[in-house]
Amino acid sequence: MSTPLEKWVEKQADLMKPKKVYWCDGSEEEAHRLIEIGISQEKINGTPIFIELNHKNWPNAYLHRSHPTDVARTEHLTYVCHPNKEIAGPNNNWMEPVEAKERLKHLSKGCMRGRTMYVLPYMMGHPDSPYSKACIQVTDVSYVAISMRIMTRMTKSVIDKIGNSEDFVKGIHSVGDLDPQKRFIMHFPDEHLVWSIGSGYGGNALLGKKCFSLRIASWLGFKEGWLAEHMIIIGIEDPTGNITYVAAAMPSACGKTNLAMLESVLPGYKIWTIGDDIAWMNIGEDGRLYAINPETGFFGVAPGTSMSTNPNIIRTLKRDMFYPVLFTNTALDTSTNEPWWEGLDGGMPKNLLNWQGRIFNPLSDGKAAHPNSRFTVSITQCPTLSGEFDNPRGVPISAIIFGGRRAKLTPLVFESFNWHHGVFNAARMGSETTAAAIHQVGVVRRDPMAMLPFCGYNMADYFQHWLNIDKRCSNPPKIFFVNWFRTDEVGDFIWPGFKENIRVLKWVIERLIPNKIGARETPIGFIPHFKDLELSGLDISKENIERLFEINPDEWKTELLGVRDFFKQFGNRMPKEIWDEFENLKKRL
Ligand code: OXD
Ligand code: MN
Repeated sequence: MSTPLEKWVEKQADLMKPKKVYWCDGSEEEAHRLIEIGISQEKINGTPIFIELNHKNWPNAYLHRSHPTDVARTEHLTYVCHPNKEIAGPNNNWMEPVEAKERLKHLSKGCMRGRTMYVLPYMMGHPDSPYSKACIQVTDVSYVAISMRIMTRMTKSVIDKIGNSEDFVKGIHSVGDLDPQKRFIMHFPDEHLVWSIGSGYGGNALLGKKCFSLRIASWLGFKEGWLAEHMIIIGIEDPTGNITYVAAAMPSACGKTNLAMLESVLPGYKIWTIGDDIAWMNIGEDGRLYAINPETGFFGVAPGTSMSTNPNIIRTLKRDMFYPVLFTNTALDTSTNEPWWEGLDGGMPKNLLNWQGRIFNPLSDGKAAHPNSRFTVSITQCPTLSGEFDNPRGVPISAIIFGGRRAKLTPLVFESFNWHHGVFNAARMGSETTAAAIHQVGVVRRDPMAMLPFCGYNMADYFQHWLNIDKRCSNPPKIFFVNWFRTDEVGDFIWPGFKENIRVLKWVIERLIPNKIGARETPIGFIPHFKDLELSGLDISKENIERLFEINPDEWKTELLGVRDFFKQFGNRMPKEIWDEFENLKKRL
């Protein structure tokens, strides 16, 4: 008798007609085999899936080039198919679930012909954690199978864990013919199902990541009383050896990975890494929020990454522990067979192929690496990995930090007055857009809690869920906001960022200690007294420090006009407490 899992896999194979079905066991031996297949047999559009890189300088590293039209998440083709549109909210594309499935079935008929269907059994979260989820994804690309092995706990024991149960998270993925007109990433939250066709890229294809661990998990969190968030999780060790755990949310490509493994410039401070993208947070018996990272790898943006901006990720990438490391859409130095991207140490090599494999001419060709080119690497290689990473209960979170990319308006750091005020501020967050998703880059868009592309239900209900947390959480984290991206009058960043951000984290953790340091009250929240900020050794003028903390009421009034329009689209579903905070801020300005 076959199990519900086997029947489900059979049903997908009947529809998509792969030439064979292969169940992955997640072993290293298997990873070697799949890489070999990806180098010598499997192709997308005539291009091999993997190119072996220089293993002396980049151990176990391979390059993957995606289809030129398939280089980032495609939010306009991403749908959340609740039974009705209201539940999905104006923040999601919606399609009626029966219609959505009909479309997907039509597009999927025979789509794996001539290809292998890989069946991937994996856990999101540690198997011993009460919060972890057993998942299965089918895919027709070895790149996705290998990436999922890096990003999740993939083992065949998940199949035993699922056993005869129908209760497993389902992901169906095929690159189809990569036609953007036939590309869909569809979520069926009540069925714990994601169905994605037409893209092999990142969040569109690694279905355990954004699709399940954020869009569907956020919906589960709403129904079950927990939070699935677009957040890093770190421990901040101070010179006394005390470690404070903090979660931080920032929109895509705003420096989360750098912050997650920051190398401190302040003696005695050290960051311990637990996660760089996703946090699942549950309320513990002691009334605190506990966070786990459901993933096991980093899928980070390559351009701008170097020994000076993030030495710990370069060390992670070169560590030689876990097989393999992937680079996607970076350039290739043909003299040394090494990956290359803008911002990497050592200047631009002479002989480069661009991310599409064409000879690169720096005078006429723009960027050699795609701006959203990525690395995929196991977190186990990270030299700052926290000893708490595998703790099934997670770590107690004392502060939540929200950040955005704003040239003006928001100060380097401020603290909210209380939980509701913090939730309001997170709900009105805006950030200048980046290349992580396909849209115009550099315009301000509202991105509440950095979750706009990832909240799997109506955001007004999500805000209410956040507001309710402190009713059930007797000891909720304090809420802070940061902005590393403020510019001066000629448009240069004022704050050096990266390693220097520890100075801001130091202030944050000191504010958590009762009566340790005071703060200045402003209309938008508490900002530091300059004497409490450790700024020694920094080359920033006093005038620019003041500019970093300037709160311009006119700019804020203009901001509130945009915030009002954003909130209004949620109609009377929008919580009253959020509007109350909006009015309070208007009065204070
Ligand atoms: C990511 C993203 O890939 O947020 O993490 O886009
Ligand atoms: Mn992300």
